Amino acid sequence: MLFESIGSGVNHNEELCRILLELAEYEKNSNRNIFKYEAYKKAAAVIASHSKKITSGAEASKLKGIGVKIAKKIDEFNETGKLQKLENIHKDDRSQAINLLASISGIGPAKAQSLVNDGITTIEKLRQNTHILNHHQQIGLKYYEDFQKKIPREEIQEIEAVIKRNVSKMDKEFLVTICGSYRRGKPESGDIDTLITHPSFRYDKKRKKTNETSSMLKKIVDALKDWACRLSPESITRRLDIRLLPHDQYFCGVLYFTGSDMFNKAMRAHALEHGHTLNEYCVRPIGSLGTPGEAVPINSEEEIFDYVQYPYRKPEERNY
Ligand code: 8DG
Ligand code: CA
Ligand code: CA
Repeated sequence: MLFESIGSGVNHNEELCRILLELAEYEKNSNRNIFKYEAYKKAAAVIASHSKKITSGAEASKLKGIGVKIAKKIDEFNETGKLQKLENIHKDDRSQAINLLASISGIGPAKAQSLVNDGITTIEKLRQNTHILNHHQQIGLKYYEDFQKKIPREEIQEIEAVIKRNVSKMDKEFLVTICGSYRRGKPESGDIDTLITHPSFRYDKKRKKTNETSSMLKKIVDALKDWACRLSPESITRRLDIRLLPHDQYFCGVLYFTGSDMFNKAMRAHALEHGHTLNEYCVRPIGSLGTPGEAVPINSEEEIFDYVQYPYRKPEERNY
């Protein structure tokens, strides 16, 4: 009963979520208003995990994180089938150019805005000015068209095998997990979210790392540092999102980078209600004064669910 509102992993309010997420992107990219961005994202997460279709703003405002303004938008959308604010954004060239540039891997809202201020509003114009981009942004631009293409699951499986083979050649104890939508069982993904750890690489008070592991980790980063990979010279270049995590933070990282984003938000909110803070690094109990204590030791994803009293969900059941 208690968990009913967490839902079954099915989103009954997909369209509403989509418009709230679009408004969130607009606030982040065009206005750089992180506060409003977070508010829209939170509202979308709450609505996505609601157990039934929402038919009015009044109904939505009973949910945590839905205020008067968002409730009004829900009513407008339900009554007219559209949102005037979004229609205006779609017609606004500046917002569209900022969104386009911010969709290049490595380019954030601030950079996108400064480019548009300099009159660079298209991919073609940016390609004539690559000197103003850093290494990551140059890679993102170079493979812009390739990175737009979804990656079939079978191809990620092959890339996963190649990465694992190469990493275990250095040391059998390395642990590699491909997270993101792939781990949630999706038939295709936007990128390849790769997490790597080693039992002797630990985050503790002294941030200890043996020299040997450290140099191996450096080798892996160097080998993969272009954030791009392809199976053969003819293949499409794929985006590799790769992170090295200390072993004691690995499972919180795996949970976080498996997502979905909205599932994470719902789980974190639940954790807070049950006396724990949860983030991509650790789980911490909240003490009587309201401050988080020491991180608890975590050795599996299931343990995190246990600590925060959230019923375990397999990755394929985290798709909203
Ligand atoms: P995709 O690549 O197939 O499009 O989907 P994805 O794998 O779910 O998304 P992602 O952008 O690669 O992000 C991987 C996970 O990182 C995501 O599922 C959950 C976590 N994550 C959050 N918040 C955010 C956020 O604000 N941005 C991004 N990029 N990831 C986030 O929990
Ligand atoms: Ca991904
Ligand atoms: Ca990613």
